[in-house]
Amino acid sequence: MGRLQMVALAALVLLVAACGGTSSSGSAGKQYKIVLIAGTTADNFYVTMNCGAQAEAKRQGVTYTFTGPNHFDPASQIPVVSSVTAQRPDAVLIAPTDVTALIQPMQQMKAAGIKVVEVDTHVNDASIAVSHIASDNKKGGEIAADTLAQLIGGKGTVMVVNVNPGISTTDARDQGFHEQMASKYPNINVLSTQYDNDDQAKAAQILTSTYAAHPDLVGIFAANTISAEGVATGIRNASATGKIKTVGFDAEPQSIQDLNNDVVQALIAQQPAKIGSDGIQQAVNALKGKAVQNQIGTGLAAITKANMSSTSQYFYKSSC
Ligand code: T6T
Repeated sequence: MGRLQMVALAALVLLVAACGGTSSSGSAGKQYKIVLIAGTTADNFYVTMNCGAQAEAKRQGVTYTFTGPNHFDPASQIPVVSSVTAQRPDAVLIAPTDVTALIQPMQQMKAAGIKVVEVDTHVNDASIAVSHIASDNKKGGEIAADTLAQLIGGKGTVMVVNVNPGISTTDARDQGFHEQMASKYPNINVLSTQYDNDDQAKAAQILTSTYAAHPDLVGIFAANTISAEGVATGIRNASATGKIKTVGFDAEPQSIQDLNNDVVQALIAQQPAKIGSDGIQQAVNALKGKAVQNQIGTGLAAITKANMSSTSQYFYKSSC
């Protein structure tokens, strides 16, 4: 190899070193650190979101971490937010578990210079996050109402089994469902929503006690994956398979099985992987001073036993 080529090669090596390889880095080769704080790590919706975020983080060459509480509630999530803030990552994707309780911890995160992106849920202060990425949850509730009304022939008693009041996503689904029922289905009697605190056993117990009190109960809208699995267990326990029709939100493996076994009749799937990857993209854009999309709405898909073979791309994962 000639002298000139040697000099050129040396220069190239230096250039790559100066840019820190092909990674997405800030000034002077700083490797961006981004953390995803899930609503709970014990839920395949967030596991699937993590898969999408992880893949995008790899593509962007950023250092990425997935964390969160093991139960979907603010008391469990706030300590995680505080410890992540103390580690001073460059950006955080977060699914706040309550619209008010997470405002102050997230304000502290922003005040620490961390770029905040809301994924899935949000708090009642839109000024904290640079971007908000979620499904159209109110629309999802309306679709659930139309689907359930069709399944029960437009008449009978139904109820929503939900997580807790104060969660932006499931509150919007509940609102969409009730408004759609009230405006379009006068022959359907909608009982007051009951809350299971994101606990399957509680959801199963709600189903059996409501069915005992209302033998004319013919339909349930389960507003998230944990509620749907608990309601399915309750329906089996009450030997009410087929008698009570259920529309569940989300599409994780257990719910897909329940659909296949006719315990559940329809699922409304979100796109958690896309929410995760869009979240990374917007965080990197914000860090690089590029244009950031403030609101991103991701799609929904209605899955039934009849279309399962053509909708598997919407099935959630239990690992990446
Ligand atoms: O339905 C999702 C998510 O969108 C919601 O905010 C909380 O519950 C899930 O994680 C499913 O358990």
